[in-house]
Amino acid sequence: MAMQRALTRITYEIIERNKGVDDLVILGIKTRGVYLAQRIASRLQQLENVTVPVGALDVTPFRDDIDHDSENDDPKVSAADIDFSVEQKKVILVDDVLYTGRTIRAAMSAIMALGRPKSINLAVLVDRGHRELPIRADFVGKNIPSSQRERIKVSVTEIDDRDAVEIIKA
Ligand code: 3GP
Ligand code: 5GP
Ligand code: MG
Repeated sequence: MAMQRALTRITYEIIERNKGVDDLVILGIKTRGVYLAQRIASRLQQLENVTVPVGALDVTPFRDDIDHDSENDDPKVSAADIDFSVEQKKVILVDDVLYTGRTIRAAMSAIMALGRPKSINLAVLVDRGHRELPIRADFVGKNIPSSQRERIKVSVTEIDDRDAVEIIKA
């Protein structure tokens, strides 16, 4: 399955980039980023036999019915469910879709408020372009050039009963 393969490749890239898995922690951005983060962690368990802590960041103002025209308000991200320290850790931030980059900027602020990580790297399943900030992903499942009016629908088995990435035409 394509999503599984992409996550496996990303996991290998994370191991290679970090020359192992020492000091890694994974933070997923709710909702679907958290499930992707958990899957990467379970692959790290299988491949390297280590348990990497997984936490969740909450992006409150986002809704499924979000209006693209009103999206320029910066998202607020809170460090919701993180029961470990990020101090001097190599943080892998995980989200399903990277778009303007504002969510990631907010997520980085939320992480910095918790402590001083050694590094932050970004993994996304889909990069749909249209960045508004100087932010890029270190690990990308798939680049899907999109028009601003399109949506990328990401489904994950854990909550959507299937794995899928679909382009929804405006
Ligand atoms: P997610 O929480 O699993 O990431 O942001 C809430 C949901 O809205 C997201 O699910 C995402 O799937 C969906 N969504 C679809 N298109 C957009 C979009 O253009 N902007 C935002 N912010 N969310 C979108
Ligand atoms: P950004 O802040 O980079 O503009 O948007 C990233 C966040 O918005 C991601 O967490 C993602 O959930 C959501 N998002 C933006 N565009 C899309 C999209 O086309 N599809 C999905 N599924 N989520 C999107
Ligand atoms: Mg998301």
